[in-house]
Amino acid sequence: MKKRLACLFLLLWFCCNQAQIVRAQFAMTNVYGRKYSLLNGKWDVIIDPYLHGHKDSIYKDKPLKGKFDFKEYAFEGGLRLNVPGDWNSQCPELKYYEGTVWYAKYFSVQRSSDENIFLYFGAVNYRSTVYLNGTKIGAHEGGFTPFQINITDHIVSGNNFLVLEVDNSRNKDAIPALLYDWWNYGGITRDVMIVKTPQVYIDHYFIQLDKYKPDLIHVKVQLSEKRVNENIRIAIPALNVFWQLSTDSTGMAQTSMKVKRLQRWSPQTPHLYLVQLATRNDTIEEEIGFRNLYVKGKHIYLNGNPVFMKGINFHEEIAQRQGRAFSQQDAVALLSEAKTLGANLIRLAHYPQNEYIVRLAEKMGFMLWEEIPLWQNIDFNSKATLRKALAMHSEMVMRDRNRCALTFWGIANETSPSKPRDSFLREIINNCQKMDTTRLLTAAFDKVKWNNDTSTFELEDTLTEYLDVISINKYMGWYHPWPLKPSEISWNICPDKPLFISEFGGEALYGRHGDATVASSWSEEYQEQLYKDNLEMFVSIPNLAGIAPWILFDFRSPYRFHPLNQNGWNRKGLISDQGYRKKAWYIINDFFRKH
Ligand code: GCB
Repeated sequence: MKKRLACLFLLLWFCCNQAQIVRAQFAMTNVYGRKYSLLNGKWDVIIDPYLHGHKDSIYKDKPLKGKFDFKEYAFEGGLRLNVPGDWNSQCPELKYYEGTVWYAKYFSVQRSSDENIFLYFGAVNYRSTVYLNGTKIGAHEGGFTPFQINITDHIVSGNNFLVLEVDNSRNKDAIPALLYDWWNYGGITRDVMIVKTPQVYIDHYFIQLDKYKPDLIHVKVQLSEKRVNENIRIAIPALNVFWQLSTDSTGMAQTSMKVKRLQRWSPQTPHLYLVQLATRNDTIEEEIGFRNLYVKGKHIYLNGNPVFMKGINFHEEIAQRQGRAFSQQDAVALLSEAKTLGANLIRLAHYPQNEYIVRLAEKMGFMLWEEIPLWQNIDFNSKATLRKALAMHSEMVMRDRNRCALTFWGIANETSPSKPRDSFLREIINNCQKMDTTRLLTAAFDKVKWNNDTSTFELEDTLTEYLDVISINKYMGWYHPWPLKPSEISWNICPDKPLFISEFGGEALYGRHGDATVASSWSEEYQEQLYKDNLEMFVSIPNLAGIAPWILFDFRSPYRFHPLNQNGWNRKGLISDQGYRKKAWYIINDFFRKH
């Protein structure tokens, strides 16, 4: 009997605690278009490699009790870090740190009875648990996508004590998993905001041009509550468009409407329209572009014309600062280099990058490829990993599906065919198709085989039938020696679909000169020749739809050890860590100018 009572008590205690936990939610559409204030700036932090913070309940702002009480962990008087910002680049002790850091900040907020108040995080790498005024209010996993927590019922008047436990340790079932070729920057790496909305607000909307029709706009709006017959007004003043919709019993309204004299978005004319949405209590507006995008045969069509993808890859990193990019200025720095190179598409490697980059890229006329970090070594047998991948993928699509620049949803990078992989990635594809049919689906494959009898590169992968465009990462001249002269090599990979070379390249140290035929010279001449050879080979691929060199800038990676040539940097950049152009840059610039 006693045992039973104890069990019951435990169960009750567990349920009460669970009831207090508000799950982190998908972020609402267009958070930057809401009423918000930033919680950026200096935050107090505690580095906690032994995870002692829980024992001390450091998320509770507890005063000392009497003369014999004391604290061994405290925020006041300790280290302070900038938010947004990775911790590695802000303090030498944290350069290689992988583990837990606690962040704390006091804030106050005016509340009125008819408002919702949310805490919004642009990204926290990798796991985060959020405590407000001593109570755990939410948790999130995934380092590159946003989440929000409704804190309306948790805030107090006066000072609120916000604590985040952030953990960037690598795990087998995480995404990315244990090993990857970029720096594991930990911390609160993007904006933190307090966002206010009316009680019933416009939670999500999706407004895009039809895949094929140049004058048909599809609109879907979802309220935060299941309110039926609510009136939703949509206006695009420059097109003289004023629509009225009404919600169904799920609080959703949708329609497809014709428009006249629409100027479509393209890299040459990246035109955006101001779109306004309003309900009885809520209004929101944002600039949205419209374009048609589809695949026919082996070509990609943008606004009805075949388009050649002059792509470039980059990480969300400012090499000179040796840290994560997080601001508008950083976006300008990265994107203006891509523009000067002559690119019209950016593959945001290998994770969703911040909204400053995505929004500015659209304004500057870049098409975009976005993916979640399903990068090699993923545990495709794990149900938990699949759940995480689906959540991350949804968070990415929900954040960016109104960006017409978004051309590709990348499904995965360099995976090997197997039953578990196939069913895992099929779920991601299905999820994607449920949320958005206006993008092209692709995945970067690297298991390309050389057929000696036919002098041909081939690929066998059952996943290709579910994708619109087949992308290949191929490092000829770097990891793979040339089997024949570049001009003697043919490609026979999904000949009826567009083929995109999503990565190729090799390493060179800026300013190092040497033998153009010897990889280990790490010379600009070797990299330059490698680029010439690869381009010579690619142009004869019958279904070539574009290329994207790996990579625009040298980037930091603990995967790259050579003390003289690399020293913690992957040197495949066309531009060095100090911002200087290597010889190969000019080869690509020239190629892009001619295509
Ligand atoms: C790849 C990966 C990329 C690496 C690159 C390299 O195939 O997709 O993340 O950084 O190769 O430099 O080896």
